[in-house]
Amino acid sequence: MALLTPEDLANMTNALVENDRLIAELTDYSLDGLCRKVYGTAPNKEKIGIIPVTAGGGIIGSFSESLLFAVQHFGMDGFITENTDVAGYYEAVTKGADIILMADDLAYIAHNLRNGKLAHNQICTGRIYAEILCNAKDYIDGKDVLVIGLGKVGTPAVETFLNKKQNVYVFDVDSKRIDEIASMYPVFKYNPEKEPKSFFKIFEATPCADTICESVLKENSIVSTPGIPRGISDELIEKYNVRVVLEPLGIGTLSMLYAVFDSA
Ligand code: NAI
Ligand code: PYL
Ligand code: MG
Repeated sequence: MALLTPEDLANMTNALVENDRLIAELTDYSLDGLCRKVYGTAPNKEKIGIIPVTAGGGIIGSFSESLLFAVQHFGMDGFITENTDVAGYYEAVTKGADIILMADDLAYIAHNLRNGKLAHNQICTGRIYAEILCNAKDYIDGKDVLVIGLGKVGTPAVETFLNKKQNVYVFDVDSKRIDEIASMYPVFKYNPEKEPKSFFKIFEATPCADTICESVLKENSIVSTPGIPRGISDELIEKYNVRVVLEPLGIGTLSMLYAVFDSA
């Protein structure tokens, strides 16, 4: 999995505030409100324990602190354990954590110790970034959506769009992956050479820049993209007045927490 860097997280606090405002402008829901709608759950004063993990590439500077900021930004009670790994897990449980957040290089999870619910960051990120497009009020009638990047984040997004009856066009540099997805889901293979098409709604989840070319854009397109680095250039954003929803960690984290909260 592509790992975040401290540089990716440097502007996370501003990005979370800006994206929360943009999501409200696009959907009439705050991010918090959209998560309630999507999952049918609500927080109930849960204590959230954040455990730094040294496995694999090790601690990522400000990763745990970024999670704590997101938890507190949404009015929840959280703490970072002083210990890491197993000792940190023990500390979190003995300090009364109801929900555990922790990540190694392969998985970032939320686990609710009270109801047993478990959430995975890549699944919850794909789902919530797709739901932002599905709930965009300007284009609620427009069913076409382009998904670029059919990996562990993009695939849950495809599933979310299909559940919401969208016309899903898919693209990936790995043509075998396109064929796999097309064999599993009722999607359209997007081929810019054969049949160029532009979209109001574009979802991108790749680890590459400049994956969104001019030919797929319309005036005022919305790009909902967890992919890091950003897949669309400043120049195209400006030229087409593109609204871009992109934030490195907080949006996906809130989605994970609502996935493990109790039903509202
Ligand atoms: P993945 O490796 O499972 O999937 C990436 C997919 O993109 C692959 O199928 C690959 O073939 C495709 N791809 C690569 N370059 C491409 C290009 N130039 N054009 C089209 N397709 C291309 O990765 P995963 O786990 O799905 O993550 C995707 C991105 O999302 C990564 O950059 C990751 O860091 C980021 N991410 C961001 C989060 C957030 O909260 N903002 C949360 C989780 C992941
Ligand atoms: C969850 C992020 C989103 C994109 N890539 C994922 C990533 O960077 N995963 C690695 C997280 C490692 C955290 C480290 C720590 O500081 O506890 N083990
Ligand atoms: Mg995010």
